[in-house]
Amino acid sequence: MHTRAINKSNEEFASKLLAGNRVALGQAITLAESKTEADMLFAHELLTRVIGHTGKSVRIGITGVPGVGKSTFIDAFGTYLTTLGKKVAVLAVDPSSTKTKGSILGDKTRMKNLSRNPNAFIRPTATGTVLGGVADRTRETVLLCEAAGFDIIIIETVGVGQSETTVRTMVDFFLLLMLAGAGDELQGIKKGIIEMADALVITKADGENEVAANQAWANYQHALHLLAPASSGWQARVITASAVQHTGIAETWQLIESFLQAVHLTGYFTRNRKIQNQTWFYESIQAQLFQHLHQSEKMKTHLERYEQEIANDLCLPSAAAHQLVKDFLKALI
Ligand SMILES: Nc1nc2c(ncn2[C@@H]2O[C@H](COP(=O)(O)OP(=O)(O)OP(=O)(O)O)[C@@H](O)[C@H]2O)c(=O)[nH]1
Ligand SMILES: [Mg+2]
Repeated sequence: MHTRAINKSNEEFASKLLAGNRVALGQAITLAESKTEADMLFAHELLTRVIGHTGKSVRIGITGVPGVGKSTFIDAFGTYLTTLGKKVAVLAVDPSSTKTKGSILGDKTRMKNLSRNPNAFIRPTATGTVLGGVADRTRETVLLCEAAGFDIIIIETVGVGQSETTVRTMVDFFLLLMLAGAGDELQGIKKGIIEMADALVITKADGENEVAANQAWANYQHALHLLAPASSGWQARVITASAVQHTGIAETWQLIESFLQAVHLTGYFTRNRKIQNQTWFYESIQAQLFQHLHQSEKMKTHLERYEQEIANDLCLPSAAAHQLVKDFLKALI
């Protein structure tokens, strides 16, 4: 989509977005995700206009290995939040991914209730290369959803790679979903992810699985107590939940509310948001510099030459990078 196609002034667009118009929100996200620089600038201008209306939501990251029950949990959890009068946006992110259109559609069908709920908005994040990187775009999408009046933003990511570390830097509360009856390694849970979590939810705690879920609850509760407290001062907790039987859903929200109360009191909430914005700034610089480097025709030949030399063990990667950056800076003058 191009700016021209939208055919309306930025001001009018901004007021539609602030009024919670879903079409405007969808278009704004598409613009932010666009590969065209003009679209990106349009989105930046729009965001600058509405920035005073952002930042008021609760941003929750939800991660877990494929099949752990993320989509089903979010469907139940999000629906519950709407019954409390909240407006819920769900962003599915997978920066490394190659997720096809089919599986994104699959996600929507697994969030059957939420996708039909007028107080919910579900949006998969565009994958592949976009200007400045996917993380940047997701952060902008969060702000756009906030401007459109969403109170809770859920960012879903698959907990097997780099993406959850990135998502951790965008959210206030980080929830790790786990299966009972399998070790962390067996589940493909990377070391360090548990340490990043503010809460663990043992999923599918129903039927035959209930006993194992309770056992896992006790084990993880014990393991968490052995960890040093997080910089937020919050002691991570474990909950068992069944999205099918709707147990552990309200408890999860209560836990998040206690967390919010605690971190607002200590000032950590605001401090953390500020740190996250700094992180965004520096990551964005890095991504944009890299993008410019890649787009430069002149540097392309240099890049290819160094790649060849590295492949043939003719030069040290760090030395090549040093020289390349020097050449790039020289080319800019
Ligand atoms: N018994 C039971 N089954 C569940 C529950 N939650 C999810 N499931 C089932 O587990 C399977 C995977 O659930 P999803 O919600 O799609 O899992 P996911 O983590 O989103 O998976 P990916 O999107 O592939 O990463 C589905 O067949 C669900 O029906 C639950 O609370 N109880
Ligand atoms: Mg899913």
